[in-house]
Amino acid sequence: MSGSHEPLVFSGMQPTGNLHLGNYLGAIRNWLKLQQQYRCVYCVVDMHAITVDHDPKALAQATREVTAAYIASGIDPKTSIIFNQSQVAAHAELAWIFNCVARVGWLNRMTQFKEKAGKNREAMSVGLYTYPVLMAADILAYRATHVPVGDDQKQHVELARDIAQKFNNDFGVPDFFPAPEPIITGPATRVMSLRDGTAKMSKSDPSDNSRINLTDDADTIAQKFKRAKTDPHPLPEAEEELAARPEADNLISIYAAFAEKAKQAVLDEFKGAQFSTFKGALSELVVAKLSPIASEMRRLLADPAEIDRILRDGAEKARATAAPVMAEVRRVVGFVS
Ligand code: AQP
Repeated sequence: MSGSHEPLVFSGMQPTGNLHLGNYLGAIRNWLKLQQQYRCVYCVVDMHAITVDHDPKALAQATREVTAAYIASGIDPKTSIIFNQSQVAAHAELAWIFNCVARVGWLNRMTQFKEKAGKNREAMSVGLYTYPVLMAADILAYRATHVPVGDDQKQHVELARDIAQKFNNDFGVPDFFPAPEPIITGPATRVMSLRDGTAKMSKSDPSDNSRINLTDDADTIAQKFKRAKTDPHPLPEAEEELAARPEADNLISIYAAFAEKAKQAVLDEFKGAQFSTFKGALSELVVAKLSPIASEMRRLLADPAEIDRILRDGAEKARATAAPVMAEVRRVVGFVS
């Protein structure tokens, strides 16, 4: 537990396109378990989404879709706070203050920026560069102590810890912000592309065949698994043998996550099987788990006004939670009010 701070869980997802199986297994599914135990704040991070080129209409639609995915997956807006980031000004305000706390050297080490910018670094938005600072503000505006994320976000949560610590030290307010801990659990914390076992499954991959979207129908899911890249060997007996077979490892991990079994238990069942047999069983399992979510998402999206009402209600609760923290932050920093 983080110092004297009351436990609070914060996490978010970008409305940048189709949510996929990686977002679900790496993040949303773990959020459900946490909402039974802790106060939870689950955000649709629309301000992060504009760090890359975007279409305003598509952003609004994607914001509603992500909200629908949260609720359809089992996040209860009566228990957890669900809202979109742009509606709570504390995120932008604290991000500015943290921009003045974080060091350029720290941001230069962020691997996600390097991956997203590639050779085009100079042409990227300043927002994409300072993305992890906004993420630190998202977390710390609520003094969140736990952040359930996929493996790719670990470095960003560590940066939030560094920013919290430096703020506390610089302003002589020990324990003002907690050191938030990443929660990265389950057998599928980094789901890989179905076309390349060494690349992360991602919303922004131009190939739709690289991912299973939460809204894909049964046929599409079966087709995508059928076409998924594999190697020519049958499934191995021991988990260690998966280390050199990234595509096999990925498919076994997805099965293990949905079946709630260890990877070795899945291999005990399928050792020696051809991929064609295993892929059939995998499709069936994934369809059984995802189709109720997809149909609930469709039901919710038929009433966008209700989704907007849930977001407004959540934003009001989020503002009320962040307000006392921000009042103290302004005083600590020396802003006259
Ligand atoms: N492939 C993945 N495996 C496990 N977890 C994943 N997450 C993302 N991809 C995987 C987790 O999902 C949460 C939300 O991610 P995000 O929307 O903030 O953006 P991202 O991490 O950049 O995800 P994408 O899908 O790759 O989006 P784009 O392509 O738009 O950048 C996070 O907890 C993340 O760890």
